[in-house]
Amino acid sequence: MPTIKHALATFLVLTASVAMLKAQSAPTLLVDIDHRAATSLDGEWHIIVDPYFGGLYSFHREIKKDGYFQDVDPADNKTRPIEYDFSKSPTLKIPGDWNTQTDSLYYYEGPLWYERKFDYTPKPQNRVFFHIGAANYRAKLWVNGQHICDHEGGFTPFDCEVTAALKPGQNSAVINVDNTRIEDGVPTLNTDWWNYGGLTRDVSLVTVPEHFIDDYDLHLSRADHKTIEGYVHVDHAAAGASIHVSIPELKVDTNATTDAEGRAAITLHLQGIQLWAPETPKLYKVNISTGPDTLTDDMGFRTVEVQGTKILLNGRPIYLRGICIHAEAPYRTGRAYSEKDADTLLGWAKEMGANFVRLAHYPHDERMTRAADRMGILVWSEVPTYWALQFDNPTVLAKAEQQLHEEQRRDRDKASVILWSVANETPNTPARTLFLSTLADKAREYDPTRLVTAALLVRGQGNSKIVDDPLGKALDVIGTNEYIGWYEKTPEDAANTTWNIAYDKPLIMSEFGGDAKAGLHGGDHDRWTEEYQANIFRNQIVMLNKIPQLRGTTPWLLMDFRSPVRKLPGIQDDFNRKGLIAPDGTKKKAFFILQKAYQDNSLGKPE
Ligand code: GCB
Repeated sequence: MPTIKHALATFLVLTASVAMLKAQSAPTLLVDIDHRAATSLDGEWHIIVDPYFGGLYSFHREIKKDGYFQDVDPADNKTRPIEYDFSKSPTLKIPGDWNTQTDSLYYYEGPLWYERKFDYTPKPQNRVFFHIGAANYRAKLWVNGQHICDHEGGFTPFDCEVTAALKPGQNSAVINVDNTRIEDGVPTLNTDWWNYGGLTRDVSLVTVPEHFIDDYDLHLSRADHKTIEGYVHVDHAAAGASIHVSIPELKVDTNATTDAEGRAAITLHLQGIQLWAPETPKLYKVNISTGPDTLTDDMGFRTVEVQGTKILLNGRPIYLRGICIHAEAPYRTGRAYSEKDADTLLGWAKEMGANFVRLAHYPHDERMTRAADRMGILVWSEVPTYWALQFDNPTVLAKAEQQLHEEQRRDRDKASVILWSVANETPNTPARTLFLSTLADKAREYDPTRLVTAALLVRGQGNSKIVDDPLGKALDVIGTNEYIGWYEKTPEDAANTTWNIAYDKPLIMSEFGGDAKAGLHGGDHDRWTEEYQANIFRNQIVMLNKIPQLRGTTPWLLMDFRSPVRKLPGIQDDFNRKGLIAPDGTKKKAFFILQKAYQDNSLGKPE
């Protein structure tokens, strides 16, 4: 028989859970955030490492009603002990992963609390959002003791409205970030990259008018290359709200009105336009306004489509001379987050002769896609639907869809992004195919102007490889990964391998390569040496040039990256060494082989 005390305790727990649930209403997602007025909250935050999650759960693992690590009235100290003090706790820098900021957190996976105070001056008729660029993997936000929102997914931004929670003067924010790997997560338990925890990207307060532009899509029409079409959406707009869009340099503008859903269709007829392309990465200032809300974006306009086995950029066939990149910071390692990181990584790709990058295996910092827009580098963008997710679990599908949606919303204004990748090396099962075909449909539904791809596994023994994964049906462009000369056979075997591709679609060889420790030298058959890696690349190029429908290559990969599964002492030391560049910037021999092939067009032809 439950006692009254027990019933009361249950009631309190339930009430607390309901309060938690209330706070969980989906965070919104502001677009063009880097052009909005924002107060940066980057810098030093106090932290508490909380491996048992004592700040959230009581001794019977019930959610604490009022005991989260947050501001409590010091008077409370008289009735119960308060066993934490943020002001006396150490600090960590935001943005930044925690693993590379302090030795004791090198392998840490679990919950960690961040806290800081900030000043705020209210502005009437405005709404304020707490913007988090990325929190790996789950996050909970409190402002002035009020639980505001939760978010899951470590590589996409989210914004939570804090207008009512803020007060004039000093405020406090507490964020719990938990990078515990979970089986029903996206990604799941096993990956070949470091599970960097923390607030790995910018954090800020963003102020917008009461009704603000919360989404838009403006793209060049594939039909005539002379019309920009799309829509603008205004949050909570009444039907008939007026929208103005202009591109002063092109001397075009238009007025439109929102429909009952807050959306206004936009059409701009152009007299002439410099199309965005790798050789001419022209960006135009685009102004969008409604009432007091004005946004300016820097946008390029181009088209991308598939014609048979060709990829057409602005109607012309293109070969994608690419390279894979992890969001690993050059020189210091850890999660990349800065303008300088983006410029270095993409600068190296350019130096290699690339016009294309595969940003593996999750959405990178927005600075990467902005820099790609400026530098004229085409982008394959990916969600972490990596390896063996729980493909038969609808909750996991919902999580993958959410991450894809957040990625698309953030980067739909970037001309550089041409491909949405829905997966990497997933097992061929009916549940997987259904899951990823659904994701591919979602990608097209939200953005029909780009192409959908995935990196597939390859079949075949001996010198014959077969690409017939049924997921290929759902894709516009087929990606395939292979490691001939590294995980199988010898580098020379590649040159004698033939390919049988079941789809009459463009193919991108989305991974190939092998490990080399920079500075380690030997013969062409001595593993881990630069010579061995170079030998792989030489032979791969011979093989690749014999695949008629090959339209792009993104070898694995630009720079070495940390991975806890890479254990060989003296060689790997927790790094995957398949980079063509070491983290200290040293270029390995294979870099120059690929550079030559890209610069003199001896790898790949557009048609
Ligand atoms: C792959 C994966 C990539 C790994 C790479 C490797 O096929 O897609 O994430 O890091 O192989 O080095 O084994």
